[in-house]
Amino acid sequence: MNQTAAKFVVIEGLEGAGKTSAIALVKDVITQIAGQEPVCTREPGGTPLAEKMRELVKEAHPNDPLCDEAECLLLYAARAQLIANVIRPALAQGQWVLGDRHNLSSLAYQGGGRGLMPLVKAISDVTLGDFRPDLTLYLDIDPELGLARAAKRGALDRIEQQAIAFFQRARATYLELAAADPSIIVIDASQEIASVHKDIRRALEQHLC
Ligand code: Z5A
Repeated sequence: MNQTAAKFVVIEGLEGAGKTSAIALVKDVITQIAGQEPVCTREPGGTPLAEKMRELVKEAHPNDPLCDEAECLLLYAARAQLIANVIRPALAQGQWVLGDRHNLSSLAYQGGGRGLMPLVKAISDVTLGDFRPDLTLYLDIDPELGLARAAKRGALDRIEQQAIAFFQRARATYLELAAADPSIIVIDASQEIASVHKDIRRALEQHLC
């Protein structure tokens, strides 16, 4: 195997940004760099218990609506499970990890979208401490375009049904946090897929090789 130290790389973005095909590309590039496939995770989820929490977060509960604070706590409970039982052990064994979303999603959706930033930062500090990805690629898209793409895939889930202003606040938070953190790279995801992938490949070569 290549001697490059194992890294945690994350793909972020609003609905319909194109994370699915981006992840396939990033997985190929990491496999070339590391000499072995990365461990792939998704959030919320990625362990048996965390997948149960994912269902609780994504489903509608008409008779007992999930309140915003409980949503936050479930997302961090799922993340804590994933870090403890999958991400940290993989990195410790020298395996790269490729994440479909991570903490930046909570800062953007719950912190920005729901207006709960102080709570999110407090829970994040307590549950994650200094743990963070080595590199995050944020696929940036206007929410109207992203949701139109996502709607073509089928019915929208509980979070996808939020008003457009929710996603606009989430996008603004993503961009604000990216501007302040050199480990978050913004990719223009409104372009045609070939151009998006070219930009992703360039960013990976600049930051991982
Ligand atoms: N959430 C949260 O609130 N807080 C948190 O902390 C975390 C998550 C971790 C997870 O849902 C939900 O939880 C998510 C955020 C919230 N909800 N919302 N809203 P998920 O895991 O089921 O889904 P997702 O992560 O949002 O999306 P996805 O389905 O995995 O991927 P995507 O990026 O949204 O879309 P895609 O499937 O890659 O692409 C969508 C379509 O667009 C598809 O048909 C593509 O072929 C097409 N596409 C992609 N790129 C292009 C370009 N460049 N041109 C044209 N068409 C394209």
